[in-house]
Amino acid sequence: MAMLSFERKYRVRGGTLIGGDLFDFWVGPYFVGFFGVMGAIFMTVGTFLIFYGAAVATPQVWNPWLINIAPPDLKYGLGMAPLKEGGLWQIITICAIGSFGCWIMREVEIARKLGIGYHVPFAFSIAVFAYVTLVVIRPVLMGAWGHGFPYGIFSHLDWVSNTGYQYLHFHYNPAHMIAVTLFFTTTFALSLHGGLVLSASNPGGGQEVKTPEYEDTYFRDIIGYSIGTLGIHRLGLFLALAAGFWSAVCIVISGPFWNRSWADWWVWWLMLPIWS
Ligand code: UQ2
Repeated sequence: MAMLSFERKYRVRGGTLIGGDLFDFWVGPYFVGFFGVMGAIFMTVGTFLIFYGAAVATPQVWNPWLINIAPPDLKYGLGMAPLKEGGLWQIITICAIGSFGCWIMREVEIARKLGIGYHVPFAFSIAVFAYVTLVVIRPVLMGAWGHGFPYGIFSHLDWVSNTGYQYLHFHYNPAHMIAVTLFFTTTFALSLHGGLVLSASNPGGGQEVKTPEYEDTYFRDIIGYSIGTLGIHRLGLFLALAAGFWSAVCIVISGPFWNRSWADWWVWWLMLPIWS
């Protein structure tokens, strides 16, 4: 079905969760909906507050690399802080979570309209979960919003570096090891998949595009196994979501569960009775 006639067939009312028909329309190619309206409001307010924070900083910061909206000092604990002392960070965090949440729900409404599964909003939820772990779950477990990361290009990199060194050697964090392994495996699986699909669809000068049987056969010939055309996408989704999930785990256990060197965590291995 050509795209134009497909859109006429499926751009129909219904599937919304809130607002009924009120926001059930498109602006150009974009579906709006209640969550589109709310999300746009959260995004506009949050973005404005970042620029406002840059404008009221002393000195003002307009270099995009250096803009920094810092969380409150640890002394404010889990309370509200004055605007210029982390209060902006707190409101911007609310706007960010609000707009990410609306984006998830807008994806849900679009999936409902089309009658497809909720895999895309589920996947995006894992990314949002990783962010919420950094700026809400871990700070709450540690008793201060000041444990959240600052909003700025370089400042958040400094935070990651400093937080890593607080645990002496973050690469010894077992959950970090699992997350890194999953990130690399994700790129490996996607490069295999991208390479395989392009090889079958570009057989070279004047030849016919090859079918999925050729793709299966290619991998059966090399490693005796093909995961299949649907399977590779299940594997890719699993690997990517597991990478994001274990990233959240590796940071949430740093502080609330373990506050020394991550290298020292492995002492349990040296203490195993099998060595004596
Ligand atoms: C495959 C298949 C595809 C693919 C790929 C494979 C026809 C178009 C890439 C091969 C993938 C395998 C064997 C899994 C590798 C395992 C890990 C953990 C990376 O068989 O079916 O469909 O794109």
